[in-house]
Amino acid sequence: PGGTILGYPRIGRRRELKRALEAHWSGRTSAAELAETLAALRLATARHLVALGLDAGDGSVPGSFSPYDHVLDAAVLLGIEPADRYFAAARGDATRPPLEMTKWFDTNYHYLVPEIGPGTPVSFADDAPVRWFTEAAQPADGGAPVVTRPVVVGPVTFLLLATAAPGAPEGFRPLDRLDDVVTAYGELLAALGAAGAPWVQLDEPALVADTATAGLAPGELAAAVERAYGSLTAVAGRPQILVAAPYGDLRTGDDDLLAVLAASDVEAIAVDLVRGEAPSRPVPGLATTTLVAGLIDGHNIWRADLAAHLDQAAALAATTGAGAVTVGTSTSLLHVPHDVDDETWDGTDGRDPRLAAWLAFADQKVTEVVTLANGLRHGADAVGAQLAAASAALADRAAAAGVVVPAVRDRAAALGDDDATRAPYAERAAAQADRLRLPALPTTTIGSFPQTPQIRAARNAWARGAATDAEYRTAMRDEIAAVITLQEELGLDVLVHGEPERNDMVQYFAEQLDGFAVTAGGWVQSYGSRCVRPPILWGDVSRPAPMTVEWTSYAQSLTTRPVKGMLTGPVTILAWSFVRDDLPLADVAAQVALALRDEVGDLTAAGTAVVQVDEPALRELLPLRRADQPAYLAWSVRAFRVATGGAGPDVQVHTHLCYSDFGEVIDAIDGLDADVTSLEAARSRMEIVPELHEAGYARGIGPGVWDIHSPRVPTTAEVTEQLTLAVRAVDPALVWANPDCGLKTRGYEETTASLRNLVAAAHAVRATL
Ligand code: THG
Ligand code: ZN
Repeated sequence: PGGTILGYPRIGRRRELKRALEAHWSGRTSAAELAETLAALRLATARHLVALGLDAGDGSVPGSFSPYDHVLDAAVLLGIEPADRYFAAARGDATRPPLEMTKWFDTNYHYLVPEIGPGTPVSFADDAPVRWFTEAAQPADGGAPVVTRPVVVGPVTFLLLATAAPGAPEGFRPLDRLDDVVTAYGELLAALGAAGAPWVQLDEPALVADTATAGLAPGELAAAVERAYGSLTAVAGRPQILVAAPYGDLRTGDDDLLAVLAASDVEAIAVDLVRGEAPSRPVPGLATTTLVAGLIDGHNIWRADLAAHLDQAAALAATTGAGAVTVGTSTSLLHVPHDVDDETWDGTDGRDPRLAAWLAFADQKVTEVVTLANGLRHGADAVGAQLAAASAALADRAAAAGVVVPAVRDRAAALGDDDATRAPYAERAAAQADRLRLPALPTTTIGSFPQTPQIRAARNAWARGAATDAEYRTAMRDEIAAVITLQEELGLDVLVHGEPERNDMVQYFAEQLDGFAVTAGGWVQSYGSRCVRPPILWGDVSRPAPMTVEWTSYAQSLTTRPVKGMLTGPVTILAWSFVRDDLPLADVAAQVALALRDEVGDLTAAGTAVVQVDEPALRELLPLRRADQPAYLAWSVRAFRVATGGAGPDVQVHTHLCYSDFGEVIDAIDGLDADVTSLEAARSRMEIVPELHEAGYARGIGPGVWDIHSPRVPTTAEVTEQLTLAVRAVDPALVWANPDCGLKTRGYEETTASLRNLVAAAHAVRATL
């Protein structure tokens, strides 16, 4: 291919995919109508990429669409999930639970985990990639054709991401099914070749993460890659194969997989030169291969230094020994919004107009790739104006007011261990017991209460200017008062204000902190039809004014029971934002931590006795490479401790972590030094409680006793059983009773019923202590 991108956002620039899916799921459109809308979206996307400068005729335009998730698509391709039950696999229905969902490498995208066993039938069962190719190459509307490059998850990655199906024998690994899967992929390649596809892209990101090799013997992964691509390259009549290895470096695991791929007969290899490095010596076998240099960052939204990238690209053929070099993105552009120009930049809506020239969303990145490809082909002079414009924008950004704020830098530089250290836990526990006077097994919630349509309507009206500040404030106060009354009636011990004023737990803070910008339409797919709008952290961070004190104090004024102040922690704020690339993450985290420390100070000065700092993303930012993990854990834990370290001993600091896979961060959870930690535990039958105990954690623990991700109301008996498990595993004096996550996605009916049962169960278990 010519200059190319590894993939493009699928959600649609006006979230057309989301709208189409939700219309179909609610029964407003038929399957045929949905299919028609999605086909139109695919064709429009392919033509749009041509308009941006990708070649229409040679497979440079990726066909990277998916109706819901590309890993599920591969499972359907292989007949592991039936095509006519696609959305049931994704979302569950009356007859089956959904597939499990988990994070896609170190991104904020989530994929569905396929299940495969030794006897699962595997075949080339669905020809969607072939149909989608033909639909663009021979468009039914008679308009301009586009020769796309179908993008499919590669066979090795598919199996490394899959899990053993229930009932599979001990010791079975999905990778054991490699030959069957490769046979099916071979048939796909033959069909694509017959349809006229010049290229296919097989995504093999699992080859860059050493976590993927867990459970494999040294050399086993290399052997699997060699066998898979040996077979696939032998398929008669196949398209040329581009193997893409985004999110890291092919050479950092036990095996040098770049060498393995170079020695195979695949025609092109795409390497991530943002997360990984280019080889500095010729790689044997690469002379017959095209290297797609992933120079444009698919993970982030900053405009690139094109002159530097062009120099690097121009040198690559000589240093690596590649037969040819072309330019690409480091990863799919799935992770960035569509277009900077979709935002307004006239300064009227609070967005700093200077940012427009510093940013590159998906469309701008395509243009960057095209510029670099042209520069490679025709020389730097041919693209001199574009290179100069990029350099000027970078220089403007580097010198702009707010990017470096000396007072913020000085304050972060002056931080010492004292700032990250609270009084000893025994002293804190005594002071808090004295101040809070809580019963054994205190009951609480994680923070948010249901976001009703009325709350959303009030926020939207205010954002549109259809409601005054005073009207909005009254609506939120009324909601807070109702939530406090409800919690008192239910008999909860530590109350929350319910967070009606927050659209999103990160965006709410980004809107109020200096150094952040938020977008109006910068949506990025999180999973399926669900999107987020990550804020942009562009400058030094500080807090011009208190962010939460007024709402929390109002809630506290309505009750004699303690109301928790609710904050989002520094790591989570970074994890769910686009973060500046000109300062180490650890330094950015320290700045955010200081802003939160100021907020904790104001909350406690206003009388708040319990402050919760949520870090649901602590596990998410953990680097893929084990070698990078200790440094991450050190700065992330430190940031939390700086944020909370100013709290006096009689202030009870809580934290909350989501998602069940805590193994690798269990020591870090202890290191946070929170007085109370609430975690997801219901689905794993409280296993986390003894695990934390064994790891040396000996402070308050609130294992979630029911799964709030489902509308099901747990019975009092079920919650009693979970709490009983918890009080048997650790000192009962440490145990709290709470749901396993915030309640904002739930309705009031099931929330009220569930909390009533929670309180009843806590009383029952309390009586046995
Ligand atoms: N906030 C942010 N990032 C996140 C999460 C979050 N990343 C990880 C995780 N949580 C992702 N989970 C979700 C869950 C629900 C939705 C998005 C991501 C969701 N989005 C609404 C939608 O697509 O309709 C839009 C929400 C809005 O209007 O802001 O429901 O919690 N930052
Ligand atoms: Zn949670």
